[in-house]
Formats: sequence, C-alpha cells, structure tokens
Amino acid sequence: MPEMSTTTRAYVGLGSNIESPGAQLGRALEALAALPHTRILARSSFYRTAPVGFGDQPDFVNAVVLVDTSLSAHALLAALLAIERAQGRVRGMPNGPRTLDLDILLYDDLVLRDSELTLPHPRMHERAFVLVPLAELAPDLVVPGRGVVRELAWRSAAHQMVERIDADSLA
Ligand code: PH2
Ligand code: MG
Ligand code: MG
Repeated sequence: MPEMSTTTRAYVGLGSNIESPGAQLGRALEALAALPHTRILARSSFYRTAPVGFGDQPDFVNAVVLVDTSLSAHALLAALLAIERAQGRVRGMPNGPRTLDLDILLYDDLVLRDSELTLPHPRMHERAFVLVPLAELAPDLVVPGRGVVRELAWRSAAHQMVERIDADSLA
C-alpha cells in the first residue's frame, strides 16, 4: 500500500510595525515557503492597520497566509517562533511594537488549549487586522465557536482602521 501522508490546512497571521514592516513580511513569506513539509497555498494582500491593544506605537502591516503542512500544530508553532527570532524579535510588552509576529490562527478546525498554544487564536474573531485579510482568502470559513469570517470581518472593520496596500509600494 502506498504510504499515506496527512496534511493540514493552517492559516497564519503575519504582523510587523518596526524596522521596515513590509520588508519584514516579505522575508517572513520567504522563510515560510522554505519550511520543511509545508507549502504556501495562498496569501492575502498586505494591509496597513491601526495598532490594537496599545495605541501609542506605529501602524502595523498585516497579512494572512494559508499553508498546507504535515507539521503538527506545535511543530508549526516552534517553526514560526524560530522565524520570528531570526528576524530579531525581542519579546517586550504584550501587544507592543514588534519586528515580526507570526500567529497560527487556525489549524484545520482543531480546538486546543494548552500552556503553549490556543486554537483557534483566542482574539482573532474580534481583530479586523486578522479578519479582513483572512476574508480575502476564506470568506465562508467558520471560526469554531465564533462564526463566519466574512461576518466577523465586517463587524470588526466598522471600528478598526484596516487599509489594503500595494505590496510593491512598501519599503
Ligand atoms: N498585534 C498585536 C496587538 N495589536 N495591532 C495591529 N494592528 N496588528 C497586529 O498585528 C497587532 C496589533 C499582538 O500580537
Ligand atoms: Mg499576535
Ligand atoms: Mg504572536
């Protein structure tokens, strides 16, 4: 019998607001594409977004990618944290400025909570900077326990600045 391989579709959120955010996201996409056992299937546009949680910091650039991976959720998380570190991420204030943040938003429809990882991402359903790019890729997707991406995006975008940008215009 041929060997069976199981892969999972996972959505990953990307964010940066210091040290050339657009370039940080570009490098992160290259690093994601180079991950073992993982392929990028789709990526959203880049968006300029107002900071959520702590207002006194620069605007962010955010995007979302869809990957197909045979890494476990925890192995994928470890790989994302390694990419963040390689791009100079220093953990400071929660919700504060960062060179690169890579978050697993959804790992299929897995619902999980342990000391390292909560899935779906616990705040994604209220964050326009996640939902608007995600709606570009998967408007009909259901966030387990939260609702349909298109509706969540529409609701959150009413009170958070999220503006689609041309990736080529980024420095
Ligand atoms: N990330 C946060 C907190 N606030 N705001 C925006 N606009 N974009 C982010 O990526 C972001 C944020 C914590 O990860
Ligand atoms: Mg985050
Ligand atoms: Mg994070």
